[in-house]
Amino acid sequence: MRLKIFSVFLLAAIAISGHSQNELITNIAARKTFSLDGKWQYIIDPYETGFTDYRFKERSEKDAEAYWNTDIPANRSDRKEHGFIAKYSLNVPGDWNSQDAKFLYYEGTVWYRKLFNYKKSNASNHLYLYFGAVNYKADVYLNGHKLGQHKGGFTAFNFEVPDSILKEENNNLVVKVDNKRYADEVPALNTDWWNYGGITRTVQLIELPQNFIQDYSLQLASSGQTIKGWVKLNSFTPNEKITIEIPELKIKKIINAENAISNFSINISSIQRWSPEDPKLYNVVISTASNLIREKIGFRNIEIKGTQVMLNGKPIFMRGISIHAEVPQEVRRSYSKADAEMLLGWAKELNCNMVRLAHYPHDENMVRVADSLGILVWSEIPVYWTIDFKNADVLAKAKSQLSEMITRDHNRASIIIWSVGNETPVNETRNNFMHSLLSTAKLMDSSRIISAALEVNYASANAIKTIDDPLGKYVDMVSFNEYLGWYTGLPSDITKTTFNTIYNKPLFISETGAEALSGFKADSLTRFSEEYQTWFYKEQIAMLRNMPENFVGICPWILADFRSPRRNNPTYQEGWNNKGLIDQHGKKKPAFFVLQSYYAEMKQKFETQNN
Ligand code: GCB
Repeated sequence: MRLKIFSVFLLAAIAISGHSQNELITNIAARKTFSLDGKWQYIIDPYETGFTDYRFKERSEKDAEAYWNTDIPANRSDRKEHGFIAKYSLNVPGDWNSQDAKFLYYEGTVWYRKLFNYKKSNASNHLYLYFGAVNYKADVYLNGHKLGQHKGGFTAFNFEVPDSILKEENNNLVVKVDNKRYADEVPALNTDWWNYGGITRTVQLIELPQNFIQDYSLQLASSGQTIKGWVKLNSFTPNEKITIEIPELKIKKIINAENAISNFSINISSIQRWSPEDPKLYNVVISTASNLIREKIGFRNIEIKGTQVMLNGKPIFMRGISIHAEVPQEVRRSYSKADAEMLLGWAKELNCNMVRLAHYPHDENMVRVADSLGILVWSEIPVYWTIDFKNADVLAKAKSQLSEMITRDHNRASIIIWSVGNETPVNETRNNFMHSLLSTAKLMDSSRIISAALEVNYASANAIKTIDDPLGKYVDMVSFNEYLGWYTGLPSDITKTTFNTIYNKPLFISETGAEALSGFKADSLTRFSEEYQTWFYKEQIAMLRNMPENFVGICPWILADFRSPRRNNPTYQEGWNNKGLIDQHGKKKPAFFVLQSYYAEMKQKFETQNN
């Protein structure tokens, strides 16, 4: 794999064509921010009354009955049929479903309102309104003016706040959040997870100088002797000086801005490379005369050589686990650093060196904590099951989520795999759609592995089941989900087979798993018992020992039990998918320890082999 300069131009083009928001500002933790997190007042509006009139026509911006306009009557004979009050408040960040029983199954529109005061420290500064994520559609209004709309429930976006709209006091920020599912959105109607709605991640104001650093990239070239990168400024001033410093390596490189994007290359004599065993992060400082950004970056090489995945020049075996962005004990979406530490802490206890963040980009804390704990990451967009593959607008929506995912996280050493989807059905329309996403991902970032979770062709009568999905041609690593012993046959059938692919590429099992209701004890043939799940894992592990040479790892399904409206067994599920190795209360099931000991063995085997 060749290291290629990240194509910011392409990202910009996608962002502009897809949405009205401004290009994403990265590393917001290093910026001057003002938090809008906390209590927001809300109105539940299933009929979209705040948005449309009684003829169901969209209200005009000035319409006094529009919910983005003031809820305060001008005088006592003024009629107001909407109002925001403290009694109806929700926490942001946070999904609405977990905050009040009336929201549990709600899918529709909720209006959020936050009042705030803000005075810019310098009149010429830019001010942006940043959302970590809103599921699914956000229409954002400030003081009665629409700032823009964003679609996509798991990616960050920002709008510039014009001076003409901002006031020093009592700004009325209203966000219409709609989490209804549609056939032409991404994901579409059908998922195996809870459709948590709301402003699920942080909201911040970001104040930036007139000329600021928009984004940057630093990566270790495959030679290991050079750090290559680029810096993107929001506006280009010829010969503006940009300084890149890595104090611990005694690096201080000054370049002249060449364009909106300026490339650089720094020779290094030695560097401690980031790895799961030693997740070294270096302090990096990027500055111009008006802006300074601090960042922590790990430097590592990831590449595919033949049928092996090589990290820092050595083959790795990925001891993974799949994770949903959910805290099971509190039945809510995860969003905080503490949530990330808990989920990834469990993965560490399982002896994992890798996680699959399913099935959508998780919040930024997850990937930053993964960087600091030394956990390799598979990051994915929610192109899941049955998408409207023939629809060009849907492809554009998927691409904008892909671009937003890569833009936010392209400096994370932990992320080694970008996935463009999960279990999509093989046919020509879908093949073209997915191929287009893979090419886009490659064009944006050719330094990482590009993949997608594919399915097994069980049609052949052979003992070896093949992965022959035509997409195999375009991915760097062939990944597949298999549920032999759960959706097909019994655990006793597992060792009668192994899996391979017609492609001469690394082979990865992106899912396998079986359900167990925690505490339900029975004989191992009884579905949903802990014994069945344990037996399933034992047989899977026995089968893995016969996998071909190109088998590079596995991330079973799933770390913890999670909510799903598809799971309606009244005794063993009750709205939960119980394939977790950890239960709804955070308790480890017996199968956890089976996988934990297999991983300990694999860890030792690879450490011995690599030393
Ligand atoms: C799958 C899906 C995953 C489901 C899982 C299951 O193949 O990728 O989203 O939750 O199976 O439990 O059936």
